[in-house]
Amino acid sequence: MNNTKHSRWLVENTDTILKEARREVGRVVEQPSRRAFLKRSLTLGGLSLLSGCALVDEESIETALSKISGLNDKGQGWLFNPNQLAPTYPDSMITRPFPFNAFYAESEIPAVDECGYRLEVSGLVADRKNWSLAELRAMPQTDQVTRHICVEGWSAIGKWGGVPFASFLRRIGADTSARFVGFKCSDDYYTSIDMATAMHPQTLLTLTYDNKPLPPRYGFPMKLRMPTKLGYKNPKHIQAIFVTNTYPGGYWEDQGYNWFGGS
Ligand SMILES: Nc1nc2c(c(=O)[nH]1)N[C@H]1C(S)=C(S)[C@@H](COP(=O)(O)O)O[C@H]1N2
Ligand SMILES: [Mo]
Repeated sequence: MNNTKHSRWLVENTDTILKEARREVGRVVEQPSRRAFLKRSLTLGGLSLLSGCALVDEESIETALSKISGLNDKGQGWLFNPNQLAPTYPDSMITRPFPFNAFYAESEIPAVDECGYRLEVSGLVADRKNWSLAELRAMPQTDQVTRHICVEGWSAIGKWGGVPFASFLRRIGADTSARFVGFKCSDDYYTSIDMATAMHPQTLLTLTYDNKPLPPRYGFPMKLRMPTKLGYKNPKHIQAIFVTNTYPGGYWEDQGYNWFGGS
């Protein structure tokens, strides 16, 4: 991404980046024991993008924040609210067409058989049964219009619908005191998230895009959608979900992308 493109992207995404930064910094300030961990996420979480420099200590975080609060009237108010939800948008703001992205070209999207499909569930859960799509569609559904941010320098607003992931985890009797939830995908992509994000009210196990079954390019049959996380943390074509205390890594994370990848 060149500088002009990057600057334009920053301007367009300032609101989202600010909100992400607020949540992250709220946590840093409130939970000193997590500082070392969060410093890593801050460098990718938006604050450093906005300030243009690596944030390595509390002083540079403060400096970056004072610059940001100058940009935003809400000022200090947004600094100390780590439970803030990611912004949602009206349907009229949906980006059309919504971009496709994967570690391969659009012509190589995996074909998943709708009838034969079974979601595998394993690890620290009481009920390790597999799930058909019909069973997943029978669970209570919700939808949301949120902004997807890709580290490659684009963002887009889309509408995803499905099962709140917290409900699904409760339904399978997941040990919600475990540290990680891991995902294996039919295109051999994989990623993992922290339990707090898994239980976040806006984290959805999505089966639809724009009120229709999730099309292959957006991850048929299922994508985990987290508006609090960057694009690469949102796995498409999910084949297996597991709950674990052993760090599972991820496709991009194992190549150096930040594991936390969001707020
Ligand atoms: N299975 C799978 N999930 C994936 C990826 C992938 O290559 N394979 N790419 C990730 C990245 S980097 C982005 S930006 C989004 C793109 O989602 P979209 O095609 O719906 O825009 O999917 C994420 N999830
Ligand atoms: Mo991405």
